[in-house]
Amino acid sequence: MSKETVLVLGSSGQIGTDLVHALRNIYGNDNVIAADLKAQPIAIGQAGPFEFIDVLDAVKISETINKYKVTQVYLLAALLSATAEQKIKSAWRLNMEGLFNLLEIAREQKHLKIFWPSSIAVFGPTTPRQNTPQYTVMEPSTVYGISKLAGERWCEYYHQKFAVDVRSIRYPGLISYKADPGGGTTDYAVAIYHEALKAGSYQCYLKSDTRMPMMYMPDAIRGTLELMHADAAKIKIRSSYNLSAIDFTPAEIAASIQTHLPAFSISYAPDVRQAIADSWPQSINDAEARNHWGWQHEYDLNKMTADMLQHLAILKK
Ligand code: VAH
Repeated sequence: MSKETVLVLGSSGQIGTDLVHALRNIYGNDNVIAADLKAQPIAIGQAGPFEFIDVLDAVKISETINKYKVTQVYLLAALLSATAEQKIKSAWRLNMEGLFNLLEIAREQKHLKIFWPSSIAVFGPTTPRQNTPQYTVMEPSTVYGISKLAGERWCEYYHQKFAVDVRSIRYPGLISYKADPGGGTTDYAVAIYHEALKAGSYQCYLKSDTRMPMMYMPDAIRGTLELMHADAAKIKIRSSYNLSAIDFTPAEIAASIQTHLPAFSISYAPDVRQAIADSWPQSINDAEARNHWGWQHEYDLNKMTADMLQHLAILKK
């Protein structure tokens, strides 16, 4: 197998922190370069090379790819849904120019394999909300969703026109314990575990019956690596794959926590993020990912809750 060297742009974020850890277990610490504007969490940053990179700096990205003879790039840097509504121009610039910089580099350097995350945010209020299919009406009503839908179109264009090997997943809400999410609408599903252990109660910014597609980070990381390691001939969708695992409401995740912490209580105070959540699907059909490259989730809500509480309890000691 030829030597693989991986660059992770946006490595200090929620997905990046877990992904760097998983990639270094596969390729070796020195062959995975973490890169972000923010310093890497101590637990990850000291294990291998780290570079301060702004994804808007195409020259620095190209120089880093050449310096380390990079063969794969994961571009995770983005402003998420809630933040993007407050910073429209910055969100469009970061989410789009960052992707363009990388696609243009990959157009020149044909050997690169690219991963770029899309989101269920590409669907909007006119999309069927249950069992949302891969191909359907897509009229996102958020800055984040508009940027992700545009990004999907550009990924498919650069693959078809310039044979760029770019692969993508429409992530649902992601839950993890290594690094907190930032600026998303689904972030409550992480905060609730921290608050259950710390305060024994949580005030949720969504209504109790707000159902959203969700996934535990170990499933998301495994699915991402399975997609990136799949034979190119199996990847028939070059915009972005629907990927599904579970869906739940704040009331349901609270009930799951209460099976471990019976005294835990939840209250509700919906804010501006309710409108974002209400514009998204409630469940996702991922038949193409399962048929094309064998995707299968492993964590249901109760298995995720047990694992989250166990790891957070250890981290808080
Ligand atoms: C957000 N966590 O809430 C992200 C995600 C499906 C939601 O893209 O913005």
